[in-house]
Amino acid sequence: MLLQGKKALIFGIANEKSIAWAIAKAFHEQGAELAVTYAGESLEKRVRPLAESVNAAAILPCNVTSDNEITSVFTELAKVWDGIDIIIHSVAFANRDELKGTIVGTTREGFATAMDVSVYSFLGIMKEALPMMRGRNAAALTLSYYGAVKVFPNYNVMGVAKAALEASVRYLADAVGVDGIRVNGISAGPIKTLAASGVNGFSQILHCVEERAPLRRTITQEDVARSAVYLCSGLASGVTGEIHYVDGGFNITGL
Ligand code: 0WE
Repeated sequence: MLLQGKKALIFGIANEKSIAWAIAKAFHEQGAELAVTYAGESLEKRVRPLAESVNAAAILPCNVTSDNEITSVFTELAKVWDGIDIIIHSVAFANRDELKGTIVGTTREGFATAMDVSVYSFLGIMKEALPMMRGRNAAALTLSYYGAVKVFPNYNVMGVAKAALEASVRYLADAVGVDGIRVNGISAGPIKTLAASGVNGFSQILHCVEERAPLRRTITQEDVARSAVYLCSGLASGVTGEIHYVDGGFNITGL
């Protein structure tokens, strides 16, 4: 098993379709011990049964826009774990109105929300996690999208946020490499999760990928999870600061 005895803290499970949930299951299969957070009371009833089914050592509330809630996660976790080997950050949010029209319609508040939830949260989590991650060859992983690099209709401020998130991966990797911690991102192809629900034209995006991606199919949560196992395991011991595409090859295509 690739993650035997490793302690993994996972942010971003909303329901059984979440990429973070596929990662939790794959990590559990590989022998990892898990702790998970949920983003608010309304999600607890969905997340708790999932977390219990993989024997999670802790199920903690964490609204990532609150410094206090981020801090609490680690003070609570320190009561049951002596350290953390893996952090998964699979969290993003923009107000629905920001994901229609063009970037020209972005509001100051909508920009701040998207950047706070989708970018700062990774920095804030890593800052608090650091004392428990040092000196154990730990790894952190976040989730991105090709909209960070190329323009996709309606993705708008999320594209700007993902670009900042990918830069944050590089700056974090440089900052914590001295502590033996690796930081990477997976840029996942489009998947129908809660975060994609109600996105205008999402089916067309999926069809486009099926036609044009080298693998001629969309990717699954399990495709992402298997790559996450690799990146967070000793198999990737020399890999940090990378954005690894799990998109069926879509990003290499031209016309
Ligand atoms: O990063 C994402 C999801 C981002 C997202 C989606 C929503 C929809 C519901 C962030 N916040 C919200 N807020 C909501 O209220 N993806 C890669 C999936 C996604 O989202 C899109 C996409 C794709 C692909 C939005 C517009 C265009 C394409």
